[in-house]
Amino acid sequence: MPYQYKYLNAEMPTREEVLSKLPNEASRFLMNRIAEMGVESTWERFECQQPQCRHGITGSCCQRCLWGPCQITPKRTRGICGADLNLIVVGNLLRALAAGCSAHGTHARQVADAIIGVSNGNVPYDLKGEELLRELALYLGVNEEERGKQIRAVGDLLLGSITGGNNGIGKIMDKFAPPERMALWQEMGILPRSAMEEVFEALHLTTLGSCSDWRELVKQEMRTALAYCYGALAPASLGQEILFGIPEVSREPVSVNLGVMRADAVNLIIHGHSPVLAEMIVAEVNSAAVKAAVQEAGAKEIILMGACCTGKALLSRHGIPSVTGIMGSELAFATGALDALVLDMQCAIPGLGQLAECFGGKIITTYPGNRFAGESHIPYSPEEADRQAREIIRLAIENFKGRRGREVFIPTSTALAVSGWEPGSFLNQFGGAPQVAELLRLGRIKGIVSIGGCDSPKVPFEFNHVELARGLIAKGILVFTTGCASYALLNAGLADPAAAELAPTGLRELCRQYGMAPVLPIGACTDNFRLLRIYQQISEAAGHKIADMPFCHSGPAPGSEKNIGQGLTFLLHGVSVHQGFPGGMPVPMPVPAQNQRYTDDMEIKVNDISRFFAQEAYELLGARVYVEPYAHLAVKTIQMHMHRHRIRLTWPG
Ligand code: MSK
Repeated sequence: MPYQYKYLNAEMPTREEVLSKLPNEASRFLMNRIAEMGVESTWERFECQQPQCRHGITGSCCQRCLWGPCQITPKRTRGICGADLNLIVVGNLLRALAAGCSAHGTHARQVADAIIGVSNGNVPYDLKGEELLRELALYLGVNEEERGKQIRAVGDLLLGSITGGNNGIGKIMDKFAPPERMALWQEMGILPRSAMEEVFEALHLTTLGSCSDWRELVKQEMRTALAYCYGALAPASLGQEILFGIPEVSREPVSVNLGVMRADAVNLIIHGHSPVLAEMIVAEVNSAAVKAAVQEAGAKEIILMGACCTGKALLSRHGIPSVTGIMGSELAFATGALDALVLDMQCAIPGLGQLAECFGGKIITTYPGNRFAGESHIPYSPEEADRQAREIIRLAIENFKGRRGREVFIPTSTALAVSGWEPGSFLNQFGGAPQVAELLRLGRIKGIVSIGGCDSPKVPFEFNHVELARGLIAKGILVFTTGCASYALLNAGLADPAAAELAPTGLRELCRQYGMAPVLPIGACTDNFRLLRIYQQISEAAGHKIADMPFCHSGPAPGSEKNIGQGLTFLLHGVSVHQGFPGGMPVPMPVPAQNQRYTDDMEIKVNDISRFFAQEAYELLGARVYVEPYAHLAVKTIQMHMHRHRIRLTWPG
C-alpha cells in the first residue's frame, strides 16, 4: 500500500513502487543487491518512518523556542506564545531558507578564498577564466596592467557579497540583475545586504518574540532569497568560472551512470558541492606518478567519477562521467567496487558510513566539519590542495589493493550525455539570444523549463524527473537541468542527441540540425545562476520581461533546504516554479473545489503563506508556485502555463 499524503491528495511511494517504476536499470540492480544483503538504505528507513508526522509535513509544528513544541490544529489555533499558523509556517520556511543560504554561501566562500589566495600567490591554482576576471575587474575600475590587483579586487567583490563589506552584493546585482527586477525589488523593499547578514536577520526575526507579522517575515524571506541568489549562487558560480574556466560543450557524448565503473580499475567518486579540491584531483589523476602507482597496484586504470553537484561541475568542465545524485550515493557502495568516495561539503547523508563499512569502500572527507566516524579525513586548505589531491588518489589506490579479487556487482547500464552548456555556448550555437527568442516566438521551441533540485523518497526515485522531462519534450519544450535532478535525466539518455526523437517536429528538427539533445545539463545547483542569465538574455532579446516569457522552473523532488532558495530565486525573477510536493513550502496549496478527498482536519491546509506564493506572488512578481506531485499532471500544468504565456504574447501555438 502506498503511504497517504492526504494533504496533497497524493501518495508517497513504497519501495516496491519505486522498483517497479525505476527508469534506470543500474539503480534497480543495486537497490535489489542492497536488499539481498540485508543492508538498510534510504528506502528502508523511509518505510520505517511512515506515517510521517502530519505537523511536520504541513509545517504546522513550531520548535523555535524552548516553550514548545507547539502544534496547530483546528482546535489549538495558537502556540503557547500566541503565534498562529501563518507565523509558524513562514518562520519554519524562513529558517530553512537561511540554512540553505548558509550552505551555498559556505561553498561560495571557499571559492572566493581560493581566488584571494591566488592573488596572494600562495595557492596552486592557475586561473582559467581570464576573460570573466578582466570583465569584472574593469567593471570595478581596476585596469589591465594590474593583474594581481584585478584578482584581489574580484576576490574581494565575491567575498563581500557573501560576508558583507565593499557593497559586494550591490555591485553584483547592479551588473547581473535585470534592471526591471531591481526597480521592483527596490519598490518592494527587499534589496538584500550580504548573504551572511540576511541569514543573521532571518534567524533574528524568527526567534521568540522578534516579529509577529507574517507579511514582514515573507519580505525577509524574499530578501534572504535574493541574498541566496546574489550572495551565494553568484559568487560560487562566477568564482568557479574564474578559477576553473567557462565550460565547453563536449565534442563527443560522455558515458554516464554507475555502469562506468570497472572491476579491474581503481574507482574513485568525488561527491559534494564545492569542486575546489576536486579540480586539483582532476589535475593530478593523469600524472605519470599516478599511472605508475595504479599499475603497481595491479589495476588497469583509475576511473574518476562525479556525484551530486561536484559531479555536475566536473562533468561540465572535464567530461568526467557523472554517476548518481544524493539518493544514489548509497547505491554506489553496493557495487563493492567503489574504492573511495570523496565528500567535500554537504549532501553526504549519514547512512553512507554504514554502506561504506558493509561494502569495503573508503570515505574521505575534506571539509573540516563534515565528518564520518571511521573515515579518512584530509581537511582542505587551498595552499596545499595539490598535495591533498595526491594523498586522496593514493588512498583510493590503497583501497583497490585491499579489494582486489573480491566479487563485485557493477551494473551494465550506461547512457550517453552531451554536457558543458552555459549561456554563451547555448545562445551562440543559434547565432545569439535574438535567434533563440525568434525560435521561441515561432514555436519551434514551445517553451523552456529548467529541472533542478534534489532527489526525495517522497516521489518515485528517478521516475518523476524522467516522466516530467519526457512529457515536456513531447510537448516541444526544451529542458535545462542542474543539480541532482539531472542524474535521472542523463542516466535515462535524455541528454543524448538521439533523444531528439522524443520531441515533436519543430524541436526535433532543431535538435537534429544542431546535434543537440532536448535536455541540456548546465551544471550544479549553484549554476542556476547561469540559467537566470539565459532566461534574462532571451527575454531581453525578445523585448519582454522574464515574467512574460514561456519559462518555468521545476523541482520535482525537493530535498535539501537549499531547494527553497532555488525556487524563490526563480520566482523573484518572474519564472514560475513547479514543486513535486510542498517541501520548503510546508503547507499545501489550495486544491480545486471539485476535489473530494479532503477531510475536515484539512481546514488548516490553506494559510496565508500558501495563498501568497500561489496567488499574491503572481500579482507582485508575475510568477507563482504550482505544487503537483504526479509528473504527468505536472506536465499538463506546465504546458498550460506556457500556453497562457504564448497567448498573451500573441505567439503561435
Ligand atoms: S547536490 S542540494 S542533493 S541537488 Fe546540489 Fe544534490 Fe540537492 Fe545536494
